[in-house]
Amino acid sequence: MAPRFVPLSGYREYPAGEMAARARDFAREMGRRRTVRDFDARPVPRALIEDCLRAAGTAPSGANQQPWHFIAVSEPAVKSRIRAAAEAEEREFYAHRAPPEWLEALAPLGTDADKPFLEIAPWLIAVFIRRFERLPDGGKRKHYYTDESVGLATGLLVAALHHAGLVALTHTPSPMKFLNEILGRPKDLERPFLLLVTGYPAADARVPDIARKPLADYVTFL
Ligand code: IYR
Repeated sequence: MAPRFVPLSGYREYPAGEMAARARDFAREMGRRRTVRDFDARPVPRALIEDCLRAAGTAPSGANQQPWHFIAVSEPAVKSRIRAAAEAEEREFYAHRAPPEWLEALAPLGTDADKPFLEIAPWLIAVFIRRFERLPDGGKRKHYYTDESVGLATGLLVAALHHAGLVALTHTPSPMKFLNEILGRPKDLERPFLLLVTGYPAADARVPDIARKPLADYVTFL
């Protein structure tokens, strides 16, 4: 297909001082984000989740194939099924599958196989990587850089939820194939990426006393 171009119309340049302030403010704003496991049951309107998903859908993607699918679940019966399946996997993980080094790495987070937040939080957003597109003739067309693309979209979603005033947990029960079954997603085209739990924090929510690395520890300028 021949490329078509349009003028870059959405770009805005800011005066240098404003630019510096915006960059600093955004870093501070994102710095307040914490992964939260203690949720309140208070409902969150679907329209809010939709707008956060709109932000997620602006992510760059390989060949602009936008290889993501988000299933936003608020239905209690579906949440219960997800909880039961996730806890079954997690019990195996904590009791048998996780090697000691992994459990050691997790220890500061205080996690275990109980996942009550999967029923308490008002929304579970299951993120799927759409590795192939179904063609009209029944065949499949490959998507490119799907992990990178869906990682970027999920990052934007995490930022959007935080920006909107919600908290989230990036939850990765392992393995996650049960999500295809419960949510009716085609196994030959899509693979679960992660489960994003979101809503308001519980009034008495607590978070692990852990810190982020300073810039110098994770950035090199040449
Ligand atoms: N999936 C498990 C274990 C777990 C693994 C990592 I890496 C974490 O950062 C947190 C938890 C669970 O959700 O408990």
